[in-house]
Order: sequence, then structure tokens, then C-alpha cells
Amino acid sequence: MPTKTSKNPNCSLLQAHRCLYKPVLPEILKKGPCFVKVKTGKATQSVADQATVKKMFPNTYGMPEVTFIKGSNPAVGKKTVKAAVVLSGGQAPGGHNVIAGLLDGLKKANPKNKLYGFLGGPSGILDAQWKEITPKLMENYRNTGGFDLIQSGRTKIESEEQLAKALDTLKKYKVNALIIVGGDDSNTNAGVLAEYFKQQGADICVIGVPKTIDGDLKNDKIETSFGFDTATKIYAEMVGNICRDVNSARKYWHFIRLMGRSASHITLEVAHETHPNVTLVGEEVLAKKMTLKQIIDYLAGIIAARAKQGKNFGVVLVPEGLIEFIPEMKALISALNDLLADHEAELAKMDSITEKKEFIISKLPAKLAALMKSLPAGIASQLMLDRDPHGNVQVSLIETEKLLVEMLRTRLAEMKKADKYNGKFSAIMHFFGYEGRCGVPSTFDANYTYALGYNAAALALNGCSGYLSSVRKLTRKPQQWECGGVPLTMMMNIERRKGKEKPVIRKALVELTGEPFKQFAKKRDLWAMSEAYLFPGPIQYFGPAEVTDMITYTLRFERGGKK
Ligand code: FBP
Repeated sequence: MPTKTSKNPNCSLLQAHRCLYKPVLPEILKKGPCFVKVKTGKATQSVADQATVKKMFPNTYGMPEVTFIKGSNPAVGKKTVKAAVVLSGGQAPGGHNVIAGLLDGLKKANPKNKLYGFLGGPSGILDAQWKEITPKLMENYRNTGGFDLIQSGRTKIESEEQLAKALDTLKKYKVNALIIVGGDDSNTNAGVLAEYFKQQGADICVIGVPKTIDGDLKNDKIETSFGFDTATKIYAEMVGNICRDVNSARKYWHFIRLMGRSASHITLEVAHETHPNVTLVGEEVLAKKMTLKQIIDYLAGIIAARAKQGKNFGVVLVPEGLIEFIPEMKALISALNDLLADHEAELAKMDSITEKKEFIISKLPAKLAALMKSLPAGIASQLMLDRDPHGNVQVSLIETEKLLVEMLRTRLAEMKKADKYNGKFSAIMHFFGYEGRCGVPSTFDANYTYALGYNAAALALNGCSGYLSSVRKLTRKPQQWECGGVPLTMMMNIERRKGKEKPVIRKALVELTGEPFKQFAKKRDLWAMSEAYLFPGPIQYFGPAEVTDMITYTLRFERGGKK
């Protein structure tokens, strides 16, 4: 059916139709921010290191959780607000809908309210690069993937000078609310800014929005970060297609590394959606203190057992963050992090990676130096690449699947010599990461992000600075979702970053006692030896609600039983 928007040459037909989709708002937000009141809960505490976090955040520590309840609140419509939004960190499907919800919420409260977008992530605040987001501009971005409306970036606003610069920009343009859409690191930054503005007596409200495909920014009140639903559906489609190819050709082992910087939530979710033969879970590797050799033995055992049945094929899922969970690699990475930070200037003067590597190896303790030398050259170099501005290793650039396959080839050859393996091992390697981050948001993510943005507008208009937008009870229909805010300091603990102790929002890793892992553990032996593959197919945007509105296994397992 042709539509008005489909005449835009830069707009695909699907995009044109999706632009017309009206996200379903939770009932509580439907009449707009002037019809919700703030109900406060009990005072909160940080998840760990309470005394230190409290000392670092004297103005924002201990704030109560807030929930929106029905009630007349005309005061929020009487003030005129200039809000600004910034997209921070990796892309996640639904970012544009956060902005759409924010814009619509602000305008509903008072049509004179304005929304600016800082360009290119937090650096846009420092460099005062922004554009106004008008309803007209927003039109073609509703329900689309990507962050291209204002782009994103990973700059961390940290030094006194940067904090002061950020404040200067916001004061100059009379911005009274800043909405930071980001993951754990970016929302830590939101907490730091909220505290700093209060310390400086600046009346600027800072609100965070939980974004990351990794799914590791969650707790009791943040049931999932946005983007996880769509990204896992995209990866599951691709993995399912490979499972079908494997089962048709029956000649390759496919090793698929899936994104997720640290936590293995994405890999576990995709495993539930596709039933691959082997799924490695980083958190289990850490809990069992599995060495690289033990991981290789585990994989080789399954490959040999399938070969015995004449099955020289299969699918293995490898979480991107696995490398940091293997105890000896974790120790090596941690030592490298400190060395790279301590010797930044000296290393910058060296031209070749070989020179850098030799220098680093000479500074490592003997055991770690030996490990570094034993790694394939490519992997050792990848481990030394620059950390991101938050001090994280860029695991998306480390080809762990190649490391595993290389080591497996050696192991299987040894087993062959010892008459313990009599198969054929042809491996194909993949990395599915960036493919999933800018997909057209699923119906769940389209609704969830719009609600998160609209809710952030209500929080900002109520002056709830230092809060993360929280939309919960997500296994229910969107109309029944609950809305409110969670203090950012409540999620913090102290961690070592770039060689220093820093307050950061604690990542939610896969819990081995949690239902998503327990359900997987029950079935993995069956999946290992059979071809119980599932083929989820592409995300459906139109059709029966049970297909279009499907939520993740993770959310269902974690929240399904809760009221
Ligand atoms: P966020 O935590 O910022 O959402 O980013 C997540 C992620 O997609 C990881 O899964 C991945 O390791 C990383 O970003 C890649 O970062 P970059 O985009 O800088 O290459």
C-alpha cells in the first residue's frame, strides 16, 4: 500500500510502513506528564562499596526509587524546559524511538518545550555540537534502527576541565535537562554529571536511559536494556540459517562469535532460540576456573563424539567476552591494562606492534609473559590494542573463534595420532556483531524505547536528577507496564579501570543459578549430539501478535513467573 512517507527516496517501503507504527504507551503515561505524580520508595544503597560510593556522591547517594502513579500534576506543564539528549556508546535498535518518546512527552506537557540533540555522543556536549530535534525532523526516524539522527560516541566526560566544559555548554544554551542514553559506562557518566551539577548548584536534571544490546545493564527494576531483543532476534535468524545450512551440507563445523563485550546474555539467548551443538558461556568458564586447555578438551570431546556417529559437522557459539573470563587470560588482560595505562607515553613513541609487544612482554611477570608468547601472533597483538575511553578491552576486535579453532586443530591432530579421533574437521568462522546493532527495532523494542523516552521526559519534568528511566513488568502487555526511576548510584560499585579505582555501574553477568542458564544446562547434552536446531527466521513486524510481539527467552525465564 503506497504511503505518503514511502515517496521519500531515502526511505525503504518497510521503513515507510514502520514510520507509521504508533508505539503503544503504558496506560500510566498515556495522558501525558501532567497526569502522573511521583511516588517515592525507601532510601537506596549502592550494590557494593557503600561507604566509598557515598563519599564520592554526597548529593545523589541514597535517593529513593520513584514510581509514577496517576494524579494531576499541572505544575510540570507550566514550566518551559529545554532538554538535550545524547546517544552514548554502541548503537542499539530503538535509539531513535527513545528520542521520539522524549520529544512527544516534552511537547505533550508543554508545546513550548524544546529538545536538542548533542551530536556524536558526549563529545558533542564538550564541543557544543547540537541540533534541534523538531517534530518534523523526527518524522522519518520513528521506529527506525541506528543512531544516525544525532550519531553516537564513546567520549568519557571525566576530568574537572571536561565537567566544567559540559556545564558551560549547558548553561550557554540554557539547557535544564540532559538525557544520556547509554550502557553501564555511559550511565555511570550520567551519575557523575548529576552529582557534579548538584555540587555546582546548577539546576540541570540528568536522566539516564538503559541502552545496550549486551543486555548487561539490568537489575530488579531495569528488567532489560533496550536493543537486546532486536539484536538477539537478528543474530538468531543468522545462526538459525547456519544451523540449517550445516544440517543440509553436513560437512563443516561453524564457529560463531557473538557480540556482547563481557556478559554472555546474547549468546545464551541465541542458544535458546536456535539449539546449537555447543554454546560456551563465559560466566561458567570463570566459575569453573576453566583453562584454555580445558575449553579445548571440552570442544574436542564433543567433536570426536559426533565424529564417531559420522557427524563431522556442527555449530558452536562463542561469546565475544569469553576471552576475559578464562582465568589465565583474565590475569593477562588485567596486567596488560595496567601496563598499557602506565606506559602510555613510551608506547606511543614506538612504531611497530612487534616493538610494543616485546616491550610489554619484558614488563610482564614470567608466567604471563610465557602465556603471551604462546598465543598466536594475531591474538597477542589484538590484546594490546588501545582500550576504549572507559578502559575496556575492545573484545569485538579479538578473534577468539580463530584462537579456539587453531588450538582445536592441534588437539584433534594429537587425538588422531592416539587413535582417539577419526573424523574430518573443516571449520568456518564468523563474527556476528555489528550486523545486529542497527536493525529495525522489533515491536517490543519499538514500544519499550518509546516508553523509556516518554518516561525520561516525565522524570526530567519532575526534577528527578541522577535517575535511570525504568519501565518494568515487561512480560505484560505494554499498556500494563509500570514506570518510574532508579537512582544511578544504587547500581554502582568500585572497579579498577585504567589502573585506578573508579565508581562504575556493576555489569549484570549471566547468573549460573538463574533460569536462562539452568534451562540451557538441562538441554545442552541433547543439543550437542543431535540436530535439534531451531530456525527462528526474520523479525516479523506485521502479522499475528504472538509472532510480532514475542519477547526474549531471557525475559520470559527471568520475569515470567513474577507478578
Ligand atoms: P555498549 O555497551 O556501549 O552498548 O556497546 C556494546 C557493544 O556493541 C559490545 O557488544 C561491543 O563489544 C562493543 O560495543 C563494540 O564497540 P565499538 O562500537 O566501539 O566497536
